[in-house]
Amino acid sequence: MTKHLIIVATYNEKGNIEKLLGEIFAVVPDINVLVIDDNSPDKTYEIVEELAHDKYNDKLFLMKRAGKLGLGTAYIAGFNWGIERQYDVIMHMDADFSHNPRYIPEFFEAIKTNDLVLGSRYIKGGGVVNWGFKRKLMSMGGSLYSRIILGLKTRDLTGGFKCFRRKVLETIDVNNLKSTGYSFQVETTYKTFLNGFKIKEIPIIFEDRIIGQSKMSSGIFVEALLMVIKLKLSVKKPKLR
Ligand SMILES: Nc1nc2c(ncn2[C@@H]2O[C@H](COP(=O)(O)OP(=O)(O)OP(=O)(O)O)[C@@H](O)[C@H]2O)c(=O)[nH]1
Ligand SMILES: [Mg+2]
Repeated sequence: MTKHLIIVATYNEKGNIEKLLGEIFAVVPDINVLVIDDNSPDKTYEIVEELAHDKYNDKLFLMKRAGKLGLGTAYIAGFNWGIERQYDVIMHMDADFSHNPRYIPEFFEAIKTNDLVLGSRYIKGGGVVNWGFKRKLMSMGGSLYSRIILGLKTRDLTGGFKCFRRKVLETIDVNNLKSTGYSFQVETTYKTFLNGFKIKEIPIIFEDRIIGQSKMSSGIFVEALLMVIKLKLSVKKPKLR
């Protein structure tokens, strides 16, 4: 039987995490979830510890790290955790309901015949709800810019609702990624593409967070634009494959 893992990274998500886990296990009851919490000041991890003990025994796992180390490194830690335990399919999503759990079965269906499935806001049927003009422009512009520079066909390169076959993560050498910030998503998809894996986008409607603080800033965005050029110059296509 195919073993599925969903990684959810949290930092101050106490208002979202219990409901999110409830919705995930309601749509896909037979999977495992790993929550990676960076010692959230709001103690999100306490809620997860309790649920893992009382309600989702053997299905929910918590990795608690010492402090805020960033989303990219959280996913790398989660990928390694999933690879070690031989999950066949490993996906990640945000905890703030921007990524609606109702789409998860579609990811699991599509991953049967693909190597990476991406939730896409910028293909037919996809979209964004609750974003202002500036945020939309940054996200769409960032994807278009990355697509042109890197020569990818993928429309949504910055989204974090993604599902990998384990062999992709084993191949792209997740411990040696160059980006940790906003361009992390661009890099994992780019390396997947360079290794000749099959990528599929499925439409999602992305909803902006309602509970909790937004962390996006122009500084993060500019750093990401520069990083895409670095990726183009430094990440090389493997010779074999
Ligand atoms: N473990 C961990 N999780 C993080 C960290 N930063 C963000 N997250 C989580 O990563 C997911 C995405 O972060 P968000 O803050 O929603 O980022 P965003 O969607 O770009 O921005 P907003 O929703 O506008 O705040 C959420 O589940 C966060 O709780 C971090 O440093 N460590
Ligand atoms: Mg968010």
